[in-house]
Amino acid sequence: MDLADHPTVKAFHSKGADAASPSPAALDADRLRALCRQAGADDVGLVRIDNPAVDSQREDILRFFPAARTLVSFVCRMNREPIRNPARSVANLESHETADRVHKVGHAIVAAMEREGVRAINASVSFPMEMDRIPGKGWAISDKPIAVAAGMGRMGLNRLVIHPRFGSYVLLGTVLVAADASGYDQPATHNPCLDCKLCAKACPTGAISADGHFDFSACLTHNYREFFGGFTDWVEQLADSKNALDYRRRVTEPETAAMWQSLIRGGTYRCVYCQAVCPAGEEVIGPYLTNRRNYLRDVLTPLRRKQETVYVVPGSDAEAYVVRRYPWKRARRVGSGVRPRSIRAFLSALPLVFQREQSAGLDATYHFTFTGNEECRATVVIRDKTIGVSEGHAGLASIRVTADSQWWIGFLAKERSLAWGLLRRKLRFRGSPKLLSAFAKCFPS
Ligand code: B12
Repeated sequence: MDLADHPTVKAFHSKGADAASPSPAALDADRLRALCRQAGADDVGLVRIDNPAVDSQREDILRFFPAARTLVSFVCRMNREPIRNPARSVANLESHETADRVHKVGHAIVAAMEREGVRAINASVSFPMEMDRIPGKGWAISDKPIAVAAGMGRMGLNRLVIHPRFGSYVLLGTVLVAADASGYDQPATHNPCLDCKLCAKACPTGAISADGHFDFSACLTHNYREFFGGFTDWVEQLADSKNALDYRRRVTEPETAAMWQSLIRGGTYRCVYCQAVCPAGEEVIGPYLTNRRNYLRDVLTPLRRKQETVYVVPGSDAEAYVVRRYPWKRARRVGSGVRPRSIRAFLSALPLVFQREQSAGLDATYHFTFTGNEECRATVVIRDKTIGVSEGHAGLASIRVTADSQWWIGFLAKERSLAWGLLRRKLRFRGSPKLLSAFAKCFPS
């Protein structure tokens, strides 16, 4: 049968040419915003794909959905009291419920677009991710920069987008639409963050610092203990156990139960304290302004006082922080489970896993030369508790390190021994070996 005679094709043509239009006319912006609110969004903003505010995101977005023209950023408000409750089951229920709502709203917006003949996709709040890219950037779209460009709020000290009305108690959604809109939104003019630093005071790992530094590895290791990194570490504990008794020595029964719970009910966040204590936002700020002392007593103190296990990488800043600041919490040493599988991934992960307190007193320039499979040169400068990573060799080297790229990746993953590498000349260096151990101390895993 000729395709033109097929009943489906005939029905399609009978609806008129519009349905087949490859580039729909600009969508009415007000109608689009109203549609998003009807779908359940508590606030919504529109960003054009060529807006300079999303320069850092554009390449990734277009690789993911080349037809994207308009980025629809929306927020779903969270209930505050459950997020503030020290019981993880209560806070997690709220996180999961709101995340589910974001997914439903995104799904409904995409469905509405499809009914209008406009291509669109929604991405997940966090999971599912592109796991083949882990430990690299597994998420398809970074919601925060888009939300900021769309006027949904500004980034606070807690590194969350703080909505002018709902404060930090929002989860973000993004829908990519393959059509222009008749109008777009502007970033918020003021930052709702009060700089009260309660998020830094509440953070059990020291990941959030009052000076704005964020220790990504500290937050990930604890908060995501039952997500991909911690799960990998748990699986390896299981694999290494000689028998059930040995497993029980390594992993407590509550930890096994928690892993089971995360597997059946979705990953359990160990902490959302930076969100829980944030007093910013018009709807939120009242109790903090009325009686600050009571606010601290009711919101901050229960989380700080909570006796709980905090997961830390041995030798990390977080470990020292928990021992020093929270003697009533238990610092539990675990592997991060995060392993770069290429030199490029190793270099881009360095700033994220850098432990600034462990680098105190170090002032050195490392010239790396990787040979073999992934030839590459890089310079790492560690000075004044900061790190800089650049391609090529720059400045005067304090130490020169040459390594076979495959061997180096295996060494980082604890699959190859240092002694063997030195013996087989897979690793060579010119400079003081003390600088090598100082380097290793800055990146515990
Ligand atoms: C990766 C991630 C994390 C990581 C890194 C945190 C971070 N600050 O980015 C971890 C696991 C630690 C984490 C924890 C939490 N997250 Co989170 N997370 C994300 C995710 C998937 C991407 C974040 C991102 O792109 N940031 C972009 C830049 C602009 O953020 P940034 O803070 O400036 O920079 C950091 C990251 O870029 C990171 N980074 C840079 N390069 C790379 C590369 C790799 C491989 C990785 C892993 C990270 C990474 O390091 C930077 C800081 O050191 C988003 C969902 C999404 N698809 O966008 C949710 C998201 C940011 N998380 C969210 C929340 C709520 C949380 C938690 C409260 C726990 C929870 N319930 O999920 C904590 C809060 C921690 C905090 N204060 O930041 C919400 C925030 C909502 C809001 N109001 O802003 C988001 C937007 C999810 C959502 N759709 O609502 N998260």
